[in-house]
Amino acid sequence: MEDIVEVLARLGYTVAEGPEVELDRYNFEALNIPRDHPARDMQDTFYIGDDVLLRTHTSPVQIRVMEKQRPPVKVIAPGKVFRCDADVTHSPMFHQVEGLYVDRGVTFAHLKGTLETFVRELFGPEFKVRIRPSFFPFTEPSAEVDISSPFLAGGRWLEVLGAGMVDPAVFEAVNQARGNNDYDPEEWTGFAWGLGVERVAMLRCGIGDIRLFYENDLRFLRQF
Ligand code: YSA
Repeated sequence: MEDIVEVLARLGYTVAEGPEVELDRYNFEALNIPRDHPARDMQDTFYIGDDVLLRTHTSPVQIRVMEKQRPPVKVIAPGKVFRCDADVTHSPMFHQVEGLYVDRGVTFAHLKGTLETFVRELFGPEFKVRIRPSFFPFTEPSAEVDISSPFLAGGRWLEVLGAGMVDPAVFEAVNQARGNNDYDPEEWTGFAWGLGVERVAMLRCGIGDIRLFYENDLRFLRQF
C-alpha cells in the first residue's frame, strides 16, 4: 500500500478517505447501480441495514470527493473493502486503492498511459501486462488489467484492477446532489480505477493463496 501510494503521489495524486460503513447511495446508487440492477450480483454485499452496508469497493469515495469539491479532481483513496467472497484469490476483507482524475480533455489514452506507467513502476520489467475490455455500470468504456508473475507457478495471470472513463450518469448524480451543473459532462471528462492491493503483493512476492495473509501463521508471516 505504501509503495502504491508513493508512486501515485509522484504522478500528482493526493489522498482522500471515506467510511468503511457506507450508505447504499454512495456504494451503488450514485455509481449508476440501481437497486434491481444485475451488477449488484457482481459484488456480494454485507448489509448492516436496508441502506447501510460494508463498502464493497473504494469507488464511493469518488462520489464523496466530487460532492465536496469542484473539478478538476486528482485523488486516490486507499482502504479496506468487504465482500461475501472467499477462495484462493478472493478474501472477504481486502484492500483497494481507488484513483480518480477529472479534468477538461481527459481521454482513454491518458488512462492507458497512467496505468502503464503505474504498473511499470510497481512491478519490474519481468512482469507481463494485459489490458482487456470489461464492464462497470459507472464507466464507459471499461477495462481490466491482468499481470503475469514470474514468481507464481506457470507465470499465472491475476486480475489486479478495474478501470474506465467516468460515465456521464455518475457526473449527473453528483450534479444532482450538489444542486448545480459544476460537473457538466459536456465540459469535463475523467477516468477512474480500483486496484486490489493483496493481488499486487501476491504477484510481487509469489504468494499463490490470498488467505495466507490473514491466517496469522507465523511460519508465513516471519518470511517478511
Ligand atoms: C472500476 C471502474 C472505475 O471507474 C473505478 C473502479 C473500478 C473498480 C471497481 N470498483 C471494482 O471494485 N472492481 S472489481 O470488483 O473488479 O475489483 C477490483 C479489484 O479488486 C480486482 O481487480 C481485484 O484485484 C480485487 N478484488 C476484487 N475482489 C477481491 C479482490 N481482491 C481480493 N479479494 C477479493 N474478494
